[in-house]
Amino acid sequence: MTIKSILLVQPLGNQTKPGLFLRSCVVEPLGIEYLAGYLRKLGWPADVIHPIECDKDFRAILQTQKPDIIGYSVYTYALNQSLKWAEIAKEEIAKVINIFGGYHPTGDASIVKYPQVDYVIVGEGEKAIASLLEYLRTGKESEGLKAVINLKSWNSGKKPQVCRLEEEELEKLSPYRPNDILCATKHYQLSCPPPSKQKALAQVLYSRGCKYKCAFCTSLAMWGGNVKWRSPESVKSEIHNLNRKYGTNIIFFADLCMNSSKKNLISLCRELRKLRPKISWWGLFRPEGLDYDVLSQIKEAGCVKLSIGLDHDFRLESNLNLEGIKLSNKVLKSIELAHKLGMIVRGLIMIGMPWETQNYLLGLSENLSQWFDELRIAFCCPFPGTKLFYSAKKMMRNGISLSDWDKMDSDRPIFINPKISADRYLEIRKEMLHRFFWSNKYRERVSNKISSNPHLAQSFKEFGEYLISHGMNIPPELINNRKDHSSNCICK
Ligand code: B12
Ligand code: SF4
Repeated sequence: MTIKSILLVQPLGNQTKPGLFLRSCVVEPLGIEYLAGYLRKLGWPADVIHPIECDKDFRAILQTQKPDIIGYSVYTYALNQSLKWAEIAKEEIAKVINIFGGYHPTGDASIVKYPQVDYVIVGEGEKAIASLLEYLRTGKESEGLKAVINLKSWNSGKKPQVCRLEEEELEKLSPYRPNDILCATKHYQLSCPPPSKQKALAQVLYSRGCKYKCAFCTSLAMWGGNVKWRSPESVKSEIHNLNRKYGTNIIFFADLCMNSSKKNLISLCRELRKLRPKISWWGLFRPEGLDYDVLSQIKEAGCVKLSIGLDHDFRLESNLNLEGIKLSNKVLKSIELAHKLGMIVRGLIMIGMPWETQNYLLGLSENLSQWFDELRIAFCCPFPGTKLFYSAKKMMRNGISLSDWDKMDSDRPIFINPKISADRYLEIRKEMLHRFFWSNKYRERVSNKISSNPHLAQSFKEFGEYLISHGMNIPPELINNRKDHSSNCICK
């Protein structure tokens, strides 16, 4: 077939606006930008349009763009919308080919049975989609096709296999960022520079994959349990180019775990220290191993914030009958050190387990308030492709089933808890955040932190205003009486 136009999209379901508990930012769709960059280098006419707010906008785009191929990056909570868009595409363009890839298809390739889905691709998408396009154009088969499935091969019992890039290949990738895509990006969480001073927030990846195998996490299905790295030099040059081209002054590393290799992290810091101007960045960390050496080097390299996952010890052996979150003295020491160095520390927790009680949850948030500047509270969600998914069936709340895809967004309770109803859970989560910000320990610690790090005053102020605009009552000192010192941001 002749392919004149390829469109890549990421349906957002009901997650189009930034929220209070999760996704308090607007970011570029990095996965499909990577695919577009790879395909364009091979000469394919691939384009990314993002964000697309609703079905009507999607239809209008199809009418002008008339793509021959559409690739959908499908998150579980947006599966239904993706299926709807694929139907709309078939109505608008009779011969269009719909390809589904990303997290949900990787966890459940059986969605290829929907008549509007022509192909499903599992895992890392670059090689696989390029192989499929080549196959559609010439009939030639190549290695990447092992990750591709259509209804015929599914019915014949074929199981698609993830097809990963080698490190040398990762090195040559560069995401295709359409010109306007970074205009809308913003990080409304506690950040330095604060939202009003951020320019063209971009996502960058140093590594792909994660070596830990947490039962609730989709990374094992997606990346197969090993980590592949780019060179620090190419990461530095990507950031340098982002700054030159768009004025980017803040980066979010979308790596699954920034500190899974101390050696590689330190090598990256060595390179990032050479950047002029220095660029602020933050990323996701595991709590272990954040010693003085690591923390001082990442700070020197522009790291302004650590997002620390506190639920990684989650095991399934006893049907979610787990211990609550515990922070060892070593971890607490690391957090204290990060505060001393003037970095923002965000805790990421998951709630919604059958054994939790109201007292445990409220006590937890008060306890965490003495250690963290910000708290992200997600509900544990059994995504297809995870170990948790397979044992979740018997634990689901009345009225929720494992095919209620729209509800799989980590923003609502999924599992039965005999002591807490679903509505009560949502109230408790709000109360947890309230207690977090209003605890005396939080207020005292944050006041001291701002006094010794005046560059953070504006960050706290804008963060406080964001919380208020989302209906959260917060202590007045978070937003009042601060002079704007953000021009002295530590990344400068
Ligand atoms: C960074 C990140 C974010 C960022 C940015 C997300 C974004 N849209 O770009 C932020 C903080 C905003 C975010 C928010 C949310 N996230 Co998030 N996030 C991640 C994280 C840590 C990394 C994703 C990433 O950028 N990877 C790097 C890029 C290059 O890879 P990629 O997107 O996977 O793309 C590759 C492949 O997937 C594939 N591919 C992707 N699309 C397509 C399309 C086609 C056609 C093909 C062929 C291939 C293909 O090829 C790509 C290149 O190799 C993952 C964690 C994880 N375990 O993976 C969670 C993860 C993706 N998030 C998740 C969720 C649920 C959310 C939220 C709903 C709530 C929450 N819990 O935070 C919101 C809503 C997101 C939204 N509306 O976009 C889930 C998704 C699970 C699922 N099955 O749907 C994950 C997997 C975490 C988890 N809980 O297990 N997230
Ligand atoms: S939750 Fe984090 S540490 Fe655990 S497997 Fe997923 S990405 Fe890795």
